[in-house]
Amino acid sequence: MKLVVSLTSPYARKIRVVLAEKALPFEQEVDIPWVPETHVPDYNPLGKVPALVADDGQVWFDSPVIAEYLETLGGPELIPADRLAALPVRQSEALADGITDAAVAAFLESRRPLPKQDHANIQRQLDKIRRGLAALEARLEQRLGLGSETLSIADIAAGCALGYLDLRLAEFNWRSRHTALAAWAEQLLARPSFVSTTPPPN
Ligand SMILES: N[C@@H](CCC(=O)N[C@@H](CS)C(=O)NCC(=O)O)C(=O)O
Repeated sequence: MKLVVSLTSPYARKIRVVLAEKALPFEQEVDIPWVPETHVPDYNPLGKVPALVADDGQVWFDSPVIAEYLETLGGPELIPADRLAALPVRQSEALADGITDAAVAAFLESRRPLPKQDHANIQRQLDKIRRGLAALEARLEQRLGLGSETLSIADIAAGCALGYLDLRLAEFNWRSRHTALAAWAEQLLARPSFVSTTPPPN
């Protein structure tokens, strides 16, 4: 099994954490999707990481789909097998992934030359993050798909979203406004699966 990643991608980190938690062996191929010589489109027509090449040659992309596939390979259950029970977990995962989407969009906009930056768009994305974090914290307090004794895909997606905010939008200082989320994340991000996938500071 081969996973195509960039080391700073929060979505790729999500799958690397899943593989570590399930102790599934895999080969990691680092390929930056932004450079002209990238081979990522050979795996995913959308040109995005992560992409997973399974042992049977089938290629899977989009982190929720890859996570669903990995669930079929065993290890600790991260997504409830029962469809109805899985829904709150999937909803919290989608919320966390959506926070990541907004953080990526805000970061990319902020990297454009200053005169070309769309400040209204940055604010729009930051508003999504603000509302998303408030909803995530509420769901954590209600144990709605995340924060229970056993790790779920939503916990992992949330950890990757929060880790990405630390990496790219540190000045946003989410911890100061979400102390319950911050206390929970401290333990989550200390898990070996998260420590071993900490993005390089670039
Ligand atoms: N929904 C996708 C998002 C993947 C994604 O956007 N990956 C980024 C890296 S953080 C990427 O490869 N971007 C390259 C591009 O948009 O061209 C998932 O969950 O896997």
